[in-house]
Amino acid sequence: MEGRSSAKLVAAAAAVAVAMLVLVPEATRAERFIVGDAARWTWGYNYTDWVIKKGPFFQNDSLVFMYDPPNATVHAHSVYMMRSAAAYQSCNLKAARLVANVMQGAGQGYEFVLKKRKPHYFVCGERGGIHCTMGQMKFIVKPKSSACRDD
Ligand SMILES: [Cu+2]
Repeated sequence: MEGRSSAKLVAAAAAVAVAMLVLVPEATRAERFIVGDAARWTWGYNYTDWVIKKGPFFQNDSLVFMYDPPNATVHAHSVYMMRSAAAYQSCNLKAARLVANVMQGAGQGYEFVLKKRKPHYFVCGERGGIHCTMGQMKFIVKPKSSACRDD
């Protein structure tokens, strides 16, 4: 009984090791970006410039949004995804999808994996779109195929 279960354990461990060998090369190629770097996700930082500086982005890269939960001294922030370029341009949040609420940027931040090769229109949804318009809290990322990564 004992021998059989430990043989099973060895087989399971071997299977895991093989799976890791297969998965790790792909996983290590993906990059993780703190949105805004030291500025994090905040009012008045130019995220469009940040995207130009950091890009190109590839499929399976991830964006980490870091911002403090609302308190007496800091503004609340959030992350929304616009469904169209027009909504993005005008900061019209009516049909936007909530990605991370005002609490989810705390601690290690909120991680968004860029799974799809489509334009992602990120904005802050606070103050009825004023953080998006006046605060410049908006940017577009269109990940390239991970096959195009030339590192
Ligand atoms: Cu904001």
